[in-house]
Amino acid sequence: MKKTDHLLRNIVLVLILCLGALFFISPAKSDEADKLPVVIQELVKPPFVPRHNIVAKGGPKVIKVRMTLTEKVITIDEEGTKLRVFAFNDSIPGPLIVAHVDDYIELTLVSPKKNNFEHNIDFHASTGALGGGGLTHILPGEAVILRWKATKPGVFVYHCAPGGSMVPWHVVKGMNGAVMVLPRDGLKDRNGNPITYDKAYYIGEQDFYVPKDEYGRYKEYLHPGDGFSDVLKVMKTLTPTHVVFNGAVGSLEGKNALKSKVGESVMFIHAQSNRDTRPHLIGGHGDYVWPNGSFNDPPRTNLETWFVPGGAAGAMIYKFRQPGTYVYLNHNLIEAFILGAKAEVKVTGKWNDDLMKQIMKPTKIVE
Ligand SMILES: [Cu+2]
Repeated sequence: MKKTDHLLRNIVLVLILCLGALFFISPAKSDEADKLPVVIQELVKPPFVPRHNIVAKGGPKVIKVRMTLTEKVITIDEEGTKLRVFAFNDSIPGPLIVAHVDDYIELTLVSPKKNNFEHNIDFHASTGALGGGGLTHILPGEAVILRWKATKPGVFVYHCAPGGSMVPWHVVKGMNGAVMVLPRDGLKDRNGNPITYDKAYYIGEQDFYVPKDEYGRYKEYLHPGDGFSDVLKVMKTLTPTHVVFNGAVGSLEGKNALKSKVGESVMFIHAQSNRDTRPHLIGGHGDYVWPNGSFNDPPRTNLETWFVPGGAAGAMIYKFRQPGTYVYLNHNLIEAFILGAKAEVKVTGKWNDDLMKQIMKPTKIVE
């Protein structure tokens, strides 16, 4: 071998060794988000929302949340109809997650061994991989962690989307919820003035499709996969047997009614992952409404009824001016009063005669 060849070979060898050493000793690639402060968000059962600030304090954060996937049988109406549902964190809808623009949401999704089906999660608020759906498929006995950046301010749904006809089946079994991403400097009206609220309620509207037997009674199925073809037939009619708030008929009425007082501003977040709806507050109005949920757009004002398309969430803020019981509902009144899509809001405080007064009590007339 020539002397120059030998030298060249040694140089190449040394170069390879140096590059190899660099590869092994260089630290693991870190992301911007790895350097941010971490907060753990305690998720709460709907219609309640996690504690949060309307205006962000400090810079962006990584918000860690954990959700367990549940498959179980629940009662969905006053007649005792039983339905096997799938749920995020054991509630229908799944819990609301709250963040500000530029925060990161880091979700740990857990499917206990006793589950029977594959699940995942598609966040409409996120960007890429089918909303995270492509990166979160898990089988019973598995967990996955997904982190995504909140770039768009607004209220957005999330739902399970395992593929094919499993997508609508899982969604109409209850696998959906919502995320609220607030602008860092809070909400603004069309003139740029801040809008605040004293409390927020989160209503998930759910359509169920329960098959009936030959006598017209709702059917119950013993095993987890049973009834899929029957349910598919009802689903194809596009006519739900139940349209409910928070998982069951009457779940936000009576002792579970929403509460407020005169002078309080309340935000109502309304999510529907599958079907169009038209929220309305009987006895009040939508002072500020973001019908499609985008906080980038100025809110519409003083609406009587607004529209939330299927696959979206909307937000409304109303300041209560009178005490009494209000009804917050889907103003397709058949869906509200016969299928179940209504809630009560019990408001305490002093009556304002100037806004309304009964001038004469119901009195017999002489004909
Ligand atoms: Cu699922």
